[in-house]
Amino acid sequence: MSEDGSAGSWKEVYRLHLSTDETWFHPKIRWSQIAGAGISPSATMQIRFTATDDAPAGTVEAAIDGVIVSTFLCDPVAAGDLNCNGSVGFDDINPFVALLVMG
Ligand SMILES: [Ca+2]
Repeated sequence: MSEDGSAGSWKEVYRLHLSTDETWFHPKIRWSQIAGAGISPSATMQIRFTATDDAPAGTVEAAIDGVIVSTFLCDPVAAGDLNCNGSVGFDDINPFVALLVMG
């Protein structure tokens, strides 16, 4: 993922290791993983998918059938705790701004 898609801004957030003849997967990436990679939400965020093969390289087939971006409520809900870490603090500002920008 990248905050703006610029060169050098891409950070790996999630890696899925598959062997052969795998079926469809439905990985879920949580905000804590994105924040843990050092990415702050922005209106220009971008997602990139990379399919590679270990050596010796063979044929790589990959497909993305859909991407869903959703919000969720913290459990328990704490007013202002927008990064769902259980407290209200400085790190809640970026998610708040992102919500404002995204409407
Ligand atoms: Ca918080």
